[in-house]
Amino acid sequence: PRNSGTGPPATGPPLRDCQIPSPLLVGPVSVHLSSPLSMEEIRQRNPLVLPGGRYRPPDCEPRHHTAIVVPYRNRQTHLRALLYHLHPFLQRQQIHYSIYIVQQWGNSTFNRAKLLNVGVREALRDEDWSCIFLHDVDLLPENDHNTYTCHKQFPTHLSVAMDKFKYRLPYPQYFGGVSAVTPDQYMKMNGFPNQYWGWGGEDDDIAARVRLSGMKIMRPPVAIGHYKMIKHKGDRGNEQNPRRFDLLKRTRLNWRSDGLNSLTYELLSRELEPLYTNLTVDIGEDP
Ligand code: UD2
Ligand code: MN
Repeated sequence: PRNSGTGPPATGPPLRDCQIPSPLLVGPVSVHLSSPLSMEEIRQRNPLVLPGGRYRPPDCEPRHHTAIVVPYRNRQTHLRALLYHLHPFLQRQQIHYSIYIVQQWGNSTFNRAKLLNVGVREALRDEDWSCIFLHDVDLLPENDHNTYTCHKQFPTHLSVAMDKFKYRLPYPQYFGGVSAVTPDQYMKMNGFPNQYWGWGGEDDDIAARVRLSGMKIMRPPVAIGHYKMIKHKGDRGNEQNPRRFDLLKRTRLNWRSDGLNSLTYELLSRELEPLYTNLTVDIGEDP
């Protein structure tokens, strides 16, 4: 069928399925670390991107429907670099996608994993995404063979080789940076923890949930999963979480009761910006 349950109704003759791999891929790409371009200039370079940061390939029927969810607060320069880089990257992969920036409202301590939970829930209100990417704002993929699609059975960890870690996996259970789940996988692991306020630990908790719910982590080859992380200092409001080691000891006890099924928040606004959907959310604060 022309539209597999997502997107606008078909008009005109049916399109042929997009080829796999996409003929537009170029392999390794050089990455501009800090984009000098304004949002308006980036928009002009991506004329086929629709309001809300949506895109679908114009001349073939995409086989993949991916939502990119970015936990966010106060990283304008990084956001511009990400959008500048990611839109053309995803378009070369010929996938149907949308970019969601989940912005934590207020000055309470940052909570990356809870923002990711909000992003997944809100993205799935829009469309029947077949794949959801969880993406740090400061990570830029360096090879477009690293496709932004999901494995059918198991969650994927994409950022396996970062400049920051000398292009190697820092430790076997590492799940930080960029990862991906299908809605089914996400539900199976009861989403992500809501209790990690501040920097650190939440990615290891997510990796533990994958294992505890009977799944394992898939990864692309190291030669392909290359990323640059834009250099930065720690943010105010995201200081190291001193409770992370204690929390991590309890993942096994807590994962079924803390997560998707205990998520509460207030969505303050949802704006269709030219290059992304902006969700501003009140997620409360560390009790
Ligand atoms: C590492 C992980 C990251 C996460 C974090 C611990 C890598 C590449 N990434 O990142 O996935 O597990 O450790 O929490 O190893 N953010 C904002 N505004 C803020 C604070 C954070 O937008 O004020 C977002 C932003 O998308 C950022 C992400 O949270 O990329 C992770 O925070 P970070 O970049 O400060 O932490 P980092 O680089 O140590
Ligand atoms: Mn970072």
